[in-house]
Formats: sequence, structure tokens, C-alpha cells
Amino acid sequence: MRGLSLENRALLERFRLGKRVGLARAISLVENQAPGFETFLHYALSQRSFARRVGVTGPPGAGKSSLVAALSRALREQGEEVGVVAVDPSSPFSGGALLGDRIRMNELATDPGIFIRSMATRGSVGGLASTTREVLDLMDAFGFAWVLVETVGVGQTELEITKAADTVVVVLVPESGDAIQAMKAGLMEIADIFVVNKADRPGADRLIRDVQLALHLKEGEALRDVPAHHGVDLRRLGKAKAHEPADEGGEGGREARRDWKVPVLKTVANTGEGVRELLAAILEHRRYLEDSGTLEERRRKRAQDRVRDVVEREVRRRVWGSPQLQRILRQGVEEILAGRDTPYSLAEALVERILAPEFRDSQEGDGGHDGEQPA
Ligand SMILES: Nc1nc2c(ncn2[C@@H]2O[C@H](COP(=O)(O)OP(=O)(O)OP(=O)(O)O)[C@@H](O)[C@H]2O)c(=O)[nH]1
Ligand SMILES: [Mg+2]
Repeated sequence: MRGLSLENRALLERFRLGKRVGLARAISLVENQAPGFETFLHYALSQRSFARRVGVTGPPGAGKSSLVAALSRALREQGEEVGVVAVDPSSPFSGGALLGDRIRMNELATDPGIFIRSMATRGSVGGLASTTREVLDLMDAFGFAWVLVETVGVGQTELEITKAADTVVVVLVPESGDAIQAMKAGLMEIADIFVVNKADRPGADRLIRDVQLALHLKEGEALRDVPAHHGVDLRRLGKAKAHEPADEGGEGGREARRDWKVPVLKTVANTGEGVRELLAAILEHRRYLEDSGTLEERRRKRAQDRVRDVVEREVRRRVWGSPQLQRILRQGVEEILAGRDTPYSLAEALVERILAPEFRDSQEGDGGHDGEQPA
């Protein structure tokens, strides 16, 4: 690893001392991919991660921010420290989203035990840029016991949240459509806990039944197992079986899903109704993750994904940042346009060039992207 610049070293010091401005500046460094950010992360994240990471996703306006705020309050009442990341909120977490809840939100915002950060996705396909995951890591390393992340999910974009969170809470509302839509959107695959929010609105109980039915169908269970009553069924929460080994998880699949009974809870986020039960379910899921070895598995997968992300980012940076390759690309494109070459042979030539030792040598001494002096 390269050394840290003097400036970033000072920042690291503040970060490690638990100074909030240190965290805020560290997040900006990472978000902007400013010089030396990867080196900074290397030092800042060198400890093991302990935070409980909870992702809250769902359609726009479902009440995700309200729920995250209510959960944060509940956690703060228990003396827990909470970091919150709101990704690309259509209504900013600190502003419009919580207009009806301003006073309590302000309380949260001035509470030193909670740190809230909104960030843009910058058009990343997954809706959750790799920098977002790095920001979550920073919050974890900073020492928050809980890190909550809110992402707006429409369609497939929220699937990425499974890469960032240990527990995924999917929020639906009566007006967001039926359970079939949720199934189509892949929400059944990613939800560890379903929440039907705005339970004060008509149609909530129906949606709960539909989601439960869909879950049962998915699990291939008999219809007679559908609970006769609606709402929170706390009996279902404790039924995680730990004896089946976690399967290795296919592409994007969540491991050992069949061992966890996905609860369907009901909340009214802006009054706090049902939030206690939601927190209980999150803790229950946490216990399941730990007891079944799934947490370890997810962390292993997460570390692997992270390395891949960073390698890809670094390779892209070096390759497309190389004037030499840019030159070959420009010339090659002319050949393609003239009908003398194809993108495939040009790409192959470029890859061979990249893998040649001369390319590596030419990269040395260009100082890398962070322009830092080795310590
Ligand atoms: N009636 C009712 N309104 C709610 C409930 N929860 C949230 N709201 C309101 O719904 C609106 C949207 O809530 P948010 O918490 O901003 O929803 P969100 O999912 O974070 O929205 P985006 O981040 O913009 O996608 C706000 O006006 C909330 O006050 C609820 O349980 N019942
Ligand atoms: Mg929001």
C-alpha cells in the first residue's frame, strides 16, 4: 500500500479519535474518490467489522426514511449509536421526506449518537455504487453499532442492497401495488423481513395476506399454513432452523434462505406503531445469521465482492488512464471505421498490450491516481 499524505494522515487521526468531522470528511474523500481515498480506506478499515447493517428498501414514498428515523430513535433509546446512509432519496432525508416529522427529526440530527448522510448513486446500475458500500464500511469502522441504509427500489435496482446489508427490510405500502408486483420485482428474493407500512391506510391487511401467501407459495408450503389472522405473527420469528448448512449461494442468491421464515410486519412509521416489533424481528434475524453461520458467509462474500470491485475499478483506471493505450484506441478506431479492423481484434490487441510486461513498466513511476508519496 502507498503511504498516506500528511493531510490524509491527519484525517485518519481524527477519524480514529471518533471525531464526527473526521467521519464526515472521510466520507467526502471516498465519495469524491479524491486523491488517496483507497489508501485511506486501507488504513481506516483495517479493523474487523462489527456493525449490524440493515438495509431498508422499497418504492418511492413508501415511508423508508420515516421508518429509518423511527428505528434510529428506538435504537437511541437503548443507547445504541447509529449511522444512517440514505442513497439517492427522492426527498432528502433531512428535509422534505420528514416534513411532518420535523421536530423529532431535528432531535435526531443534533443527537451525537447518530450520524446521517445522504448520497447520490451516480447512476450506478445496481443503484448502490461501490462507493456507497465503502461509506457503509467507514461508518462501521468508525464504531457505530448499527448502520442503516435506505435505498429507493424500483424494479431490479434494489437487489444490490443485499451486497451491502446483513438484513434487508423491504417496505411495501397498500398503494404501491400488489404482492405479485413485489414478486416480479424480485423483492421476494431479497427480503429478510417484509414491512407493510402505512397500515393506517385501507388495503394494508389485504397486502399483508397477499405477501404472506406469496411467501408461502415461494417456499412451496401448503396453503393451510397461512395464518388465519393478520399482522405481526411473532411466533414465526423464532423458527429459524440452524441445522441445515448454508448453501454456497448461486449468483446473487441469498444463502440458506429456506431456514429463515420471512416475517411480514405492519407499521405506521410516522407514529412509530409496529417499530418495536420490527426491531425485534431485525434482532431475531441477526441471531439467525449468527447461529446459522450465514453472517460469516455473507461477510466472506462481501469481502470477495469488494476485492473484485476495487480490482475492476483499478484496472479500468490504469487502462483507460494510459495515454499509450488511448493512442492505440484512437488509431484502431480509425482502422475500424475504414473497414480494415473490427472492435474484437482491436480489443484483443489492447488486452495483450495490457498484459505485456512493458505495459506494467510504463505504468510505474506515473505516480498512480492519488499522487501520494510513499511513506
Ligand atoms: N399515513 C401514513 N403516512 C406515512 C407513513 N409513513 C410515512 N408516511 C408519510 O409518507 C410520506 C413519505 O415518507 P418517507 O419516509 O419520506 O418515504 P420514503 O420511502 O423515504 O420516500 P423516498 O425516500 O422519497 O422514496 C411522508 O409524508 C410521511 O410522513 C405511515 O405509516 N402512514
Ligand atoms: Mg426517503
